[in-house]
Amino acid sequence: MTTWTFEAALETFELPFSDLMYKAQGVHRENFKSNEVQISTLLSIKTGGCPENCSYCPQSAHYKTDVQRSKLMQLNEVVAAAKQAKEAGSTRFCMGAAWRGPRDSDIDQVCEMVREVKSLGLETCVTLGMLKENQAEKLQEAGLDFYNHNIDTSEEFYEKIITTRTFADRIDTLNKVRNAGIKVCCGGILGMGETNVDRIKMLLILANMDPQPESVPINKLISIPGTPLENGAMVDPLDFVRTIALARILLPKSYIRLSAGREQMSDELQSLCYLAGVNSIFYGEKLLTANNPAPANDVDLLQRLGMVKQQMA
Ligand code: SAM
Ligand code: DTB
Ligand code: SF4
Repeated sequence: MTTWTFEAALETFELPFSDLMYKAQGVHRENFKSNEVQISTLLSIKTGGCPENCSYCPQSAHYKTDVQRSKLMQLNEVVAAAKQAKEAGSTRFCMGAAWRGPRDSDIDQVCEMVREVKSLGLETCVTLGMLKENQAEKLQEAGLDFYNHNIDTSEEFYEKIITTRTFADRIDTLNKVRNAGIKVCCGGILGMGETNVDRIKMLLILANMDPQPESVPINKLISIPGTPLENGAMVDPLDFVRTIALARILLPKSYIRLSAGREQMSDELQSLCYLAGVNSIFYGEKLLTANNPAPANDVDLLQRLGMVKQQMA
């Protein structure tokens, strides 16, 4: 594994745009089929009322937003949603819960969901907040493929966004997930007022994990009324694309997922992101609580680009 320095990453980020895209495409083509996109579908299995204060999040109990709180969903409802996702062509089903961390009784219920969803022939991913060692082990035993837990931004900028937990807490859970033998899905958000230096530092932390995360979601902030980031911050679209390209170069074998915020992006910006190395998206009307592009629009864009959905291995 190459250990990347900040200087080398910055130099790459600052290449002339065309050279950066050429380099990212080269890395992409060495490691993946160039026109294939992995498709995941999200479901919020427990919504709102979260004790954490992530400044971007509509589900935090600290802010007054339009999100309606709900209890953990019933198993049969989750399975029905997973079947629909599979029929729509998704290969991975990601279940998210707005917890600081699950209770042991929650874990048992989520493990049931993982078993049932997996038995449909879908890959499984959950994101439940901080985990204890034995909880990660139980999820692994249930057959969980991926755990999503984002570092979100650079270590330096983290405390400007969240104060109810630390960056080190995040790394601690990621280590537990990895040690339990679950694949890691870890990325971040752009558009919270961070600089390009913060973006590069975030990617460096991911790149220097050994092994690197198998899946790297890059979210663009969806500014949610009622949250501290309701007015968001501007991200230069070309800097956004540069960040994706750097992710592709630094994380050559990872799936780079263009995650939240696609609904607010033009087809052209999304196309540049694919060109820069994106090879995964969330597909379906909704993310967790926010809207995602209509499936028909995604099908249309992929077709216009000559891209195809990746089939289950
Ligand atoms: N509660 C769990 C946790 O924090 O790990 C999982 C759910 S949380 C919603 C997963 C990720 O979604 C966050 O880490 C963040 O990157 C992203 N996210 C949340 N709200 C967002 C927003 N308004 N815009 C863009 N991304 C967002
Ligand atoms: C990730 O990085 N993005 C997804 C997934 N992991 C769980 C969630 C996006 C959430 C967007 C805001 C919402 O729908 O509430
Ligand atoms: Fe809770 Fe996750 Fe939202 Fe933070 S991002 S407030 S931990 S649901």
